[in-house]
Amino acid sequence: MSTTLRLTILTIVATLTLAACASGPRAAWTFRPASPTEDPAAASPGTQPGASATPAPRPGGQAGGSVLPELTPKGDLPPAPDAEVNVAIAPDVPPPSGRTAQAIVDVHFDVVEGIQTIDLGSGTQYETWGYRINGDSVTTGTPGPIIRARVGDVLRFTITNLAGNTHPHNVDFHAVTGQGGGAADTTVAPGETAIIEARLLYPGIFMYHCAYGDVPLHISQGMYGGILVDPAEPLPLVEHELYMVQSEFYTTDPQAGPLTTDRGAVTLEHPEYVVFNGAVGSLTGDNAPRMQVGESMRIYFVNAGLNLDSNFHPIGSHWDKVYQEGALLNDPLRGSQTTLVPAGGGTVVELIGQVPMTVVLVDHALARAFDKGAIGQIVIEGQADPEIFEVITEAAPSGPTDGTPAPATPLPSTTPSGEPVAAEQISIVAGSGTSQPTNAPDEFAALEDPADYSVNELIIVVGTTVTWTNDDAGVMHTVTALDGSFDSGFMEAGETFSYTFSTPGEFEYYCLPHPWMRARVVVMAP
Ligand SMILES: [Cu+2]
Repeated sequence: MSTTLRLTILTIVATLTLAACASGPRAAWTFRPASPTEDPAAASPGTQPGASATPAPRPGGQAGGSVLPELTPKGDLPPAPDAEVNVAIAPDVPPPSGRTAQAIVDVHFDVVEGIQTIDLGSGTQYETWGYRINGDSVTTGTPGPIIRARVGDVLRFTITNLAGNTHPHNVDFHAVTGQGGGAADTTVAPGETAIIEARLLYPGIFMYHCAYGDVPLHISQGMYGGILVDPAEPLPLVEHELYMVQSEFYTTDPQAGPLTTDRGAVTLEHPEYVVFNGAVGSLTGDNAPRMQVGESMRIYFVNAGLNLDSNFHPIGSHWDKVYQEGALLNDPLRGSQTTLVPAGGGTVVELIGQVPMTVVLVDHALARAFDKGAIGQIVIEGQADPEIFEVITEAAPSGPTDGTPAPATPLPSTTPSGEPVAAEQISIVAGSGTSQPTNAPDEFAALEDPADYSVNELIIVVGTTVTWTNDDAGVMHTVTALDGSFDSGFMEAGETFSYTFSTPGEFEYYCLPHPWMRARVVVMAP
């Protein structure tokens, strides 16, 4: 895009912002509460909106009736009870309030600019701008905290841009009805604080984000989060609730850290990383949420983008319920496989723990999952249920003619010549599934960072048996030869695979679901 065009757009945005700022003192609140019992069909036909003989036009009063809550006047609203929690840090969600009346929910964010690890496996870092709960000790805030309130509540929102920051920032709440979703009136320079009050008119899960200046830059730098507005009649209780944000990082050099932003890649919509909750690995391995068979998990999911739609899919399960676009006034879709979440949108999905397994959460545009980091896991523990899933025969070499599995061949303990078999062990180390560049210069080096195998280049003589052990808790891997000479199939954590090398040569292998994991075995003649 030309600089001129970008300047023109920025001018338009700035003009809108200034127009909002220039509106002067706020008029008294004149919003007419909608009555859910009022039948729009009963209105006399032909009357003009605003005609003195008829009621004032009702916001949302089109065919189908208003869905807006009847509003308790602001002056009569109590603060939310002290015990009620209205903010939490991902992946946590504040518990449902159980409140049945409207209230004023007070939330205070600080804007932080700091260095955040965006790949927990490799330690890759990035300068993020984000939001934290006021006074918290964290120095980064990507994604920002989730806010939870109830429809009809007034959100009294305070934003402080910490002194020492380098840019003005603000918040555009998709849950807020008002100029820029509040952006115009929450713009704060470093050292400033602003406060707005906004009525939460619609229930759902909504994105919020910074909308200051070069908005694509502020969002891709990490300034986003979610606000959950519970419906008047709350959703049924479930055992687990999870807050997830998908987003993208655009960087120049993925192999050195801290990384720098590639503004050109933002324009080209070409992210280097696509992640959940601000980092590769934030929901895998030790960070994976756990649940029991028979329990349900509800995920409040925001797709912050900046640019990509998300194709949100639970590998090995279904979305039992999808509240499409996170619009909680609607009945959920049942039994979906993959739900589309637009950039700047959200969804509420539920899955049921049916059998013990690890559900893998992905953006099913799978290059983003396998190459760029958009992978999460939910570990389901408990009783197996063969009515739902049962292994009849473990994978084994098939018989030559009738297709029945051949009996497993025990590993020889001696060579045909009677010499003891040489044996080598390789560990698939913890965290090895963490996304990393496919052609890292240290891929086959003695020490690789991040490590995937305990030995990257193993040199052996013909006849040696090599045993791989999957020591990566909660993650399945394969040991797959490039030339097809051996393939372990999927190995759960703790499982091993052995192969005896009978010919000299160089055998490179990789992991099917994590193709950036590469190593090789060099087999020498005896
Ligand atoms: Cu900002």
